[in-house]
This record gives sequence, structure tokens and C-alpha cells, in this order.
Amino acid sequence: MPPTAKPKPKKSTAKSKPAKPLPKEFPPSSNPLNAETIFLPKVSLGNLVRQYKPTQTVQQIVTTTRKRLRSQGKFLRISHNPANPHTLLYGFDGAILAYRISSGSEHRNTILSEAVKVLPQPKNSEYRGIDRGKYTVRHYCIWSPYNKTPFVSAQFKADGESAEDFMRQTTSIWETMSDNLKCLFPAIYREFTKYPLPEGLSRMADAFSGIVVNMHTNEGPVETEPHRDVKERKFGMSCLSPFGEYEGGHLVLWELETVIELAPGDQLFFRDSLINHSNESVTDGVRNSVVAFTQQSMFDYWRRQNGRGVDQQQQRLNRIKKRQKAERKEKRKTKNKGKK
Ligand SMILES: O=C(O)CCC(=O)C(=O)O
Ligand SMILES: [Fe+2]
Repeated sequence: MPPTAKPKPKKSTAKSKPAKPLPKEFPPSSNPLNAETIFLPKVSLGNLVRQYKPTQTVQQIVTTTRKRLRSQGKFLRISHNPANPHTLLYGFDGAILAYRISSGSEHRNTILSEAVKVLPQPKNSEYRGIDRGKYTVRHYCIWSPYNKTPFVSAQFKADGESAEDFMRQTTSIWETMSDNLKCLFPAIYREFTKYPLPEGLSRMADAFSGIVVNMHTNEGPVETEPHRDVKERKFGMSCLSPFGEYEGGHLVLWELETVIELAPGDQLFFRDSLINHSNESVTDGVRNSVVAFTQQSMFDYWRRQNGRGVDQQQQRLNRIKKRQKAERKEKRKTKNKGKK
């Protein structure tokens, strides 16, 4: 081939933008208990809140690319650090996205594992809300869906004395979770505990309005499919604690491209309404879990009772959105002027 006939390199049709440099690591906005910190340069609480949708958005997040990365072991994997029981994950706006407290002993696992024995054995055909797996679910909480006054969940009433017994036996779990919430996320704690419930009702899990118990069945262990708990408050935090005797079942946090390992009795505070999550396979044994939460519907009720001031976080977000919209408009204007 004469030298002139050298094939030209193909021109790419896609406009290639230079990749933005990732933000540099800096300390999280707060770390009162000197947790080991893990910086996630590609995510931020602000972005997650802005992207929040009240319906599931799994397909947009759990993409083929992300699934491939995960199966190739390219998600960040956070195992336990024997030197520090606290692990804090934060994004590029400094805000905490998840916080793990290792159990440190069998104590919490024993309490939950003993208490779950008093609950009615699940029938596998039962309705489980959205399809998350083959396990069964009991909601013991005060909530207020469909714009009503808050009420005690039907499953708590249906399970009667055994549900009450379960909650009594596990009181110390909810107290510890609430103490940790108060220390680590004081603003969320204040919001969760500030307003009263209708007469005769009280929060079921200390600072949290209630819990969900996810129970292993003969059909399978607690192994959730990717989902967000869209009804939980988007400015809140829920606290997950797996229990039982098992191997595997660690938690995948999809937006964070991270897998966080959870041993029985660990507590994981995380933004379950904002972050799609699921479990890795449980490779052995019996895995159950509890999650303490407060639903947005409670805040809707408090706002109806006490006025818009209840939702200061939402108001702040609306103000930021309005300002950003005005800034974008102004930018467009200047750009167009420049073209003329
Ligand atoms: O058991 C787990 O690790 C997750 C539970 C969960 O995501 C849920 O109950 O919504
Ligand atoms: Fe969840």
C-alpha cells in the first residue's frame, strides 16, 4: 500500500466533552463519633434530593452498565474495620449518605432473634407490598397514608399481643437507634420528635414512628430486590439492622456504586427514600431484618395541623430550586445577547 493510502482514523460523531475532574476529598460536614470516613466523589445528598421521585426509578439507576460493574466486582466494597466500629459515607457536598455502626457483640442480634420467635409464622402467599423478594413483611407503625389522621398499622392490630410483645422485647434496640440518631443527625432527630401524634397514639420505636420486620420464610431469606422506600421522608434517615445467623446478604447502594457489608446486629443509618438498595445473595443460614423509619405522610399530617413551617427543609429546597432556575434564565439571556 502506498504511504498516502494510510487509513485515516475514524472521526467520532459524538461530541466528546472533556471529563470533569472529580471533587477532591475533604472532611464530612460532621463526624461527632470519629467514624472512619469514606468519601464518594460522584454523589451528593443535594443531587439525590433534587432527583427524588415519589415513584420507583429503578430502571434509570440500576442500569446494565451498573449491573455489569457490580458483577465484575467494581463497586466499592466496605468491609468491617476492626479498629473502628463506626463507618461514615459522605458525598461531595459533605453530607452523610450512610453511617454504619458495627454490633461489636452478639447482644443486639440475640434480642432481635429471640423476639422474632413470638411473631406469627408468615404464610408465604401473603401480600408484601411491592415485590421485593420471597420473604415476608410486618409493619408495626403509626402512619398516615391517603391524607388521613395517623393511625396504628393494620398488621400491628392483626398480630395483637405477639406484636406488642415483640416491640416490648426490642425496646432497647429502638432506644439505641434513637440515641444514635440524636447524636449523629440532630436535625433529623428534632424533626422526627418535635410534633405530637393524635391523642392516644405514640411513636412505636422511640424517635421513629415505626418499624418493618422482614422475616425469612421457607421460600427464602430476606434478600431484597433493588428499590427505594419512596414513602419515607426524603430528608430523613432510616435505620436498618439485619439479624439471624447467615452468610452474605450485604447491602448494595446503587447510586453510590457501593456494597456495604452488614453483620447480624449492625445498625445502618441510610437515606432509604433516596438511594436504591438491594441485598446480595444470602449464601447460608437465616437472615431477617428490621428497619426503623418515619414516613413523609406523618409530616404531611403535621403540616396540615401546624402549618407550612413544619416543612422547613422542603421550603429551603424550593428556594434553592427557584434561585437556580433564575440563574439559568439569566445565563441564557446573557448567552443570547452575546450571539446578537
Ligand atoms: O434487609 C435489608 O438489608 C434491607 C431491607 C429493606 O431495604 C427494607 O425493608 O426496605
Ligand atoms: Fe428498603
